[in-house]
Amino acid sequence: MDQDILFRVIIVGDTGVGKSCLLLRFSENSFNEQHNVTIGVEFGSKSIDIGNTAIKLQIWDTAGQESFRSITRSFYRRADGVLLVYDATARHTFENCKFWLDEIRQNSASDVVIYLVANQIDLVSNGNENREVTLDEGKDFAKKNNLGGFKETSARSGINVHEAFTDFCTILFNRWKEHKDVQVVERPKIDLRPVAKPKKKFRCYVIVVIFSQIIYDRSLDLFCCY
Ligand SMILES: Nc1nc2c(ncn2[C@@H]2O[C@H](COP(=O)(O)OP(=O)(O)O)[C@@H](O)[C@H]2O)c(=O)[nH]1
Ligand SMILES: [Mg+2]
Repeated sequence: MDQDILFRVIIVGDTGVGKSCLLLRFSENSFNEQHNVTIGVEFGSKSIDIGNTAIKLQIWDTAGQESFRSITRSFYRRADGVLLVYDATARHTFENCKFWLDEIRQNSASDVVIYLVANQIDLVSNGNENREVTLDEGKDFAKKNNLGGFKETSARSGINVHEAFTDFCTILFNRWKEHKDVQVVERPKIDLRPVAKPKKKFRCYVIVVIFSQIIYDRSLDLFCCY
């Protein structure tokens, strides 16, 4: 393994879309049938190997409700990436993604990576009667808004959950490598010596000549006296 790298990721989206279940599936490979409303922000972590590099994802799971928005906002600033989740069987949660995107863009760093996830896809896999948002609508939204990527997942069955986090993590890692390369690029050396420096040498030379002249004159005076 090359080294450990840490990325901070925040999960946002409407309440009930399955944010906490996605985190549980990814970090502990389990599922919770209950909807235990997240209070403020909850934390989970897991490491992923990308090539030869171990990457630790520190994941902050937020509450979707209005009453917790100010707490959530305080976590955006330090996030490297944001996982924006909607429920593919509930259209209003997809429509609210515009609101969430504004929240993210207003409160996060300008280079934050945003990854879109359509969850609860197990409910549409046996026919499309529960589906309220098509695959293409999700893809288009991600493309139009310049998001890092998009996947349909199911926290219940586990479908695509690991793939979505790995894809997200790979994008974060590639961006980190680009930034790192920018820092190590050798910049052309700038000569910061003052342009006037040669004058100084000349000045020293003049002083030495004058000084020698004075000593010479004095010696002549002394010599003439005798
Ligand atoms: N069928 C199905 N139900 C899910 C899925 N993910 C979450 N749920 C259920 O949706 C409800 C809300 O999940 P939760 O993770 O607490 O939502 P959160 O408010 O976004 O954190 C719970 O009853 C979960 O069991 C999923 O992928 N498929
Ligand atoms: Mg929750």
